[in-house]
Amino acid sequence: MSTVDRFEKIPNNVNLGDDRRLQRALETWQPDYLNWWMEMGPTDFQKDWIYLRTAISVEPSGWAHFDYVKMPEYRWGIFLTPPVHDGAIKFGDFSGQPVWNEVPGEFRNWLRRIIVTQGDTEPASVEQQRLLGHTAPSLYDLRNLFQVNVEEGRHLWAMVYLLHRFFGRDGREEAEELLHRRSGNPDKPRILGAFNQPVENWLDFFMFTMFTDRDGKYQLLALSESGFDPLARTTKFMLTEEAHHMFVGETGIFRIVQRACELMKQDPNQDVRSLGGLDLPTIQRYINLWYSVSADLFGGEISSNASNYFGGSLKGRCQEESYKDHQAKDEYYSMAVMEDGKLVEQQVPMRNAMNEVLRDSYIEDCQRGCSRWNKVIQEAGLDFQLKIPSRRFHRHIGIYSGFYFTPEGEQITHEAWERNKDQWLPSESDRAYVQSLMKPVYEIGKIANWIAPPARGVNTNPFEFEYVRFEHVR
Ligand code: BYC
Repeated sequence: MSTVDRFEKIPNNVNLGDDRRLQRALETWQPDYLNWWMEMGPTDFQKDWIYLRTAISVEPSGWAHFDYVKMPEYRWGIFLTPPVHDGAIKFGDFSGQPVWNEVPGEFRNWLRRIIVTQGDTEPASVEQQRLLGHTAPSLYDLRNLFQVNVEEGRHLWAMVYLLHRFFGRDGREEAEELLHRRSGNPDKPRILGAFNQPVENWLDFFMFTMFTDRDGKYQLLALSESGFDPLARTTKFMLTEEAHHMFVGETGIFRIVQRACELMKQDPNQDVRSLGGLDLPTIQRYINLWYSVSADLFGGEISSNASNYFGGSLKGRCQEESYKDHQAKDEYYSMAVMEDGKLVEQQVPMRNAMNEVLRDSYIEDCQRGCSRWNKVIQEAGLDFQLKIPSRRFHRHIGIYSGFYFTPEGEQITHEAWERNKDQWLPSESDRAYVQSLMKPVYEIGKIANWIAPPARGVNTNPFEFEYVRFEHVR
């Protein structure tokens, strides 16, 4: 493993300079990427100086460098963590065998599909968030949005490197396709559902980074166990950056809840909207929406793909080492399935239930975040609890799709769903109200009325810091 060359045209620690063909292929892709970024990345703001962190090393002690950067000049690079384990595959049918440094022929299609699916989400999220800069509640938040965006761009680079390096011509074609699909476009949509959902406002954005990026965390954790070592090492490094994205989401919602509580206490009727804030029931409806579309991202509860990926030692579980049995051949997972339209408990062979196993880890993590929000409400002495809905609520993928459930997970009729859905999911009038609050605040140290300032700023700077230097006064 070479050290990171930050000043190469494509910063990398994969000895790109030694592989001229690969380097040329990636240098051909680079202008297409930049064209995509200018066309589909953040609208406007491309000439402004943003206080960004750039990955410059894979050492935990000093991997990031903070400075003012114009986004199109961001140093998107390719970084793999050094091999950390003993070089043996840790789960599935190939347990104990040496990890693969090339793609095993028999798994080529599955691996390409996993990498393309992962890669597709990265530009999709940038496309979804492209208009948000115009309504940022503070310079701090504006900077965080762009940080997330450039890092999603880097994650796309990470997957494109794997496609170019290991999958020959079809890999190169897939890399081009990643720049051609468009979030929400009916003719050439992004692959997974949540990445075609509109992210219209900052409440959507914080929910997206809380719940959808958190699916990213768990998928990356599962892939970082892969027997295909380049995938394991790439995803491991992506996780370091991903942590910040979830921080943005979780603390963003925390700050909105905190502000809602302050406003509730100011108004004799606890009417947050009358004071221009975001009320807790509205926040709950957005949680219900983004949690459920993100839960879909784990795939079907009973999945032969999941079984094949695990058996093929391609995709493990979150922290595979914490499990005793790495074969999962004779185990069963007990789940509520639909039989003749009714919920019935069933034993499912564990390998087929791997999507559900990963979803379990995800749900626990979401619950932890939700408890932190509830603590703010409790400490304010208010009687309200935010809740993560049932895994069956509002699902469009898997065994519960096509059926109707309350947020508590009780099965209901289509009519009951239609009667209640505006209480459970953001209604048109919620959306209109949230949108009405979205006014930009670009003054240093100032913040919109509907959200509290963060407890601290970025990289030891205070909240009152010029996180974005505009080329022109806005
Ligand atoms: N939407 O066996 P099944 C991130 C398809 S996020 C639409 O149930 P499988 C990020 C599926 O493709 C992490 N279609 O599921 C976050 C299959 O299609 P075919 C992204 C869906 O394959 C924020 C069929 O349904 N990474 O990084 O076991 C910002 C039956 O599939 C959906 C990954 O996803 C859906 N939600 O599991 C930026 C990791 N779900 O075969 C970035 C790679 C399923 O009928 N992907 N389908 O054509 C995978 O491991 C798996 O593909 C999935 C699905 C977990 C997504």
